[in-house]
Amino acid sequence: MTAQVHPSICRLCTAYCPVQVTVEGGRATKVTGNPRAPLYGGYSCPKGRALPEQHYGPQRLLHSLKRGADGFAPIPSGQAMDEITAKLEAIVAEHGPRSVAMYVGMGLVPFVASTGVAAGWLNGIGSPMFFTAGSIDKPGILIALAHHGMWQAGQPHFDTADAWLLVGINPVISKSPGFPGQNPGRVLKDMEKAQARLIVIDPRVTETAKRAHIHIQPRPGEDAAILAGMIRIILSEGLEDKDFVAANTQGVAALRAAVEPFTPDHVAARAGMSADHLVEAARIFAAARNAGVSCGTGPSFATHSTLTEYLALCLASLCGHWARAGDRLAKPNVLLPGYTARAQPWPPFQGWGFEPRLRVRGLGGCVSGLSAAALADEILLPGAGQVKALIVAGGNPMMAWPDQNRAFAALNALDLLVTLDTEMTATADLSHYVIAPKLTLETPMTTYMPESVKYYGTTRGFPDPYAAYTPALVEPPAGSDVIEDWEFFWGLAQRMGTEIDVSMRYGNGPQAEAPPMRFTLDPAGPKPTTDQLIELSCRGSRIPLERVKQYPDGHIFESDQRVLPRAAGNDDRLELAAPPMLAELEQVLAEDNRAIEVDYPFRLLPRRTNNILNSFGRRIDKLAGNGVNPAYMHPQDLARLDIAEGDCVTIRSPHGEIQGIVAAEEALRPGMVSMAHGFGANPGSDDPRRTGSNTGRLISVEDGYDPVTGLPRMGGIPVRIVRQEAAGQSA
Ligand SMILES: Nc1nc2c(c(=O)[nH]1)N[C@H]1C(S)=C(S)[C@@H](COP(=O)(O)OP(=O)(O)OC[C@H]3O[C@@H](n4cnc5c(=O)[nH]c(N)nc54)[C@H](O)[C@@H]3O)O[C@H]1N2
Ligand SMILES: Nc1nc2c(c(=O)[nH]1)N[C@H]1C(S)=C(S)[C@@H](COP(=O)(O)OP(=O)(O)OC[C@H]3O[C@@H](n4cnc5c(=O)[nH]c(N)nc54)[C@H](O)[C@@H]3O)O[C@H]1N2
Ligand code: SF4
Ligand SMILES: [Mo]
Repeated sequence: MTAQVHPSICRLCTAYCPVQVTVEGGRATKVTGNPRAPLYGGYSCPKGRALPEQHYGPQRLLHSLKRGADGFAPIPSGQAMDEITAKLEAIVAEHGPRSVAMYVGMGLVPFVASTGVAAGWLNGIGSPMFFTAGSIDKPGILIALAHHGMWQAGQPHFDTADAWLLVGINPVISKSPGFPGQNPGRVLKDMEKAQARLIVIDPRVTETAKRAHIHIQPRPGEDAAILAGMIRIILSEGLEDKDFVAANTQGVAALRAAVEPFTPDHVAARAGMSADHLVEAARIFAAARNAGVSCGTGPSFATHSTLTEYLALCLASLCGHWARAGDRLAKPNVLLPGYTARAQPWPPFQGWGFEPRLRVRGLGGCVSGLSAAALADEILLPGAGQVKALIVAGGNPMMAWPDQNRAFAALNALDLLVTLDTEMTATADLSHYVIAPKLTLETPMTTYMPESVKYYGTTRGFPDPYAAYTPALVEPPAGSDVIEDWEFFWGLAQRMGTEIDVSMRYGNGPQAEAPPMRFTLDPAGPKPTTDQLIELSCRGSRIPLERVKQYPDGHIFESDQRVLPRAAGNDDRLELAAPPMLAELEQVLAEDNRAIEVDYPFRLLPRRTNNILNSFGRRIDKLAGNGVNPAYMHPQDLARLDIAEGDCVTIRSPHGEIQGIVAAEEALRPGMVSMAHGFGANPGSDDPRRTGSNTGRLISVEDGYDPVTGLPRMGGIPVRIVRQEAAGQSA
């Protein structure tokens, strides 16, 4: 049997690392980084290297399943689509199209064709109830851009950055697209060599913070105050780029007044940090020739997500860290259409208040989509508009949604729950049907998705005009009945006689310049191939897809495009004083996070681990380890509470409780408990020593939720630690 090695792309996370795949006898047997590919330096992570186990391990679903009285039994995918169609038609006839909702998770986001077709199918049946995991991630980014406006030309090239501010983001582990995610460890080393200064704000000495010039290790939830403090220092010392501010922004006086109370002493006291560090960080950021701010899930989950992102944009604009006329355009697109970039903003735009309105908490459509944190309520709340059927595509609500008990009640209350997943997850367990999809190496793909994230935030997207295409490398295992995720929605549309209306939005600002992916499929016509869908998504691309395909290892498609000057007569401005943002900042000033400490003296922080992607990887032996997400605590706290590593403790929030297995971590700020999400089991099946604990159970969807995005407090959660051996003792 001869082995062949093919270049391909890992799409498990948004890093989209180029890999090389050894194929023997029609099976992928080995995956490593691709050293020939540009930009990534041969990087791959343990999850990518476990792609063969994902494809051929015992956890993989090779047939769709239907739940009956005796549990799950295999069902041919065509028959599953027939039955699901009949059920959906009955539900729509009785309750209207809005009663059908869809939740798309991270398992689908990297598959452009699938996400677009899934959303397009829902459009086609007339339901607006489309939810994505993005709404329980960093939804504030897009709302902040709506408030502030977005600089058309983006940032200068990343190579020219001589400082960078990372707020609650750990790219070395997460490869988060908020910071160059292509081998971020190497990116940080290169920055160090170039003497660029890294400022990290994180309550934990993370793998990223270890490389920081300044590491601020504050109390969680104070990021808005910290950024306001930096802005105050810059404005009071006159360090802002006065010409840029005068020519391109408005509202600086109102911003100055709003940040006035955030003196270094005030910020240092409330955030438990050094005032000198704050001053030094502000000066470094302002003095930099080019610098960026990347905010991660840390500040997003600790409340004031939109405000934190907004202040980060203000910081960049005050210092004029945007590309200027004549600069080389850093992100000219490859698979997306080319565009003209001027040294002027896409001005602020209305980003919320859209249809549909949800029935809970005054929420509704906005540029970050409908709030998945409200979906359980939309299922549970009786009356007109109630959701009766849910299709979960590449997501795991039981592991990922805030308030696990409410999610459990909701999913159990549905008339129809269909899950598309490669494994039998906690959500699949509750489903009426589980659809088994094809996996990455069995499908073609491009780097369209990571390229398009540049429209979802200013520091996102490839730092260079890089693109790649991979064909499918292997067939699904013999005897299996798996379909691509999009084929399921095609199958439903065909049976229901509805259209598939694909319209991928990038957020309103840039749409004028770069049109969204938009096409309609007619399921009465011939079925397209995935490659044809990929071609449709790349229509009008700056570089023809055919050219991209000529570079199997991926390629940087340089462009000498320059940023043009502001258009004659244009006076669009970046907004430094959006009224809702300044009002929220005033609210922050009045907040006293310490009030709750008497009863709940610890704060539970989110974190991520290299081997596990949210809830994915836990069924793959090579990745799962002992299956537990430890409750990391500072050794001092453990000594004080007389808790030993390995002890099982009760972690109680004002909303719920879980059992956690303790581990010591010196790197944490004392008073913190740091735990990964995506672990544990469904309520009633807990086994913390084998499957870990679900931190979502500690979260209330009503606590501290953002009135626009609906994102509740998912980090900086006040908790109390109770020793189990002596349940009476708590701290
Ligand atoms: N408490 C707490 N909650 C959180 C977070 C947190 O930090 N703390 N983080 C939040 C964030 S940032 C996010 S993005 C969400 C994630 O929320 P989800 O996306 O709902 O959760 P995942 O665990 O990523 O689920 C992805 C699923 O896709 C499946 N999958 C993998 N490949 C494929 C495929 O090719 N096709 C299909 N159909 N399925 C596939 C995987 O097996 C997995 O079950 O969770 C959020 N929830
Ligand atoms: N290996 C791996 N990679 C992943 C994922 C995964 O699960 N595993 N998930 C993917 C997904 S869906 C996403 S959204 C990205 C997320 O990527 P990131 O946003 O980088 O997420 P984390 O790695 O959890 O880093 C968040 C950091 O915030 C810190 N933090 C917690 N609370 C606060 C606070 O109040 N303020 C500040 N300043 N910091 C705080 C935490 O200590 C932690 O180090 O990662 C993606 N990549
Ligand atoms: S970081 Fe790992 S999981 Fe993400 S794309 Fe790269 S190899 Fe795949
Ligand atoms: Mo995420």
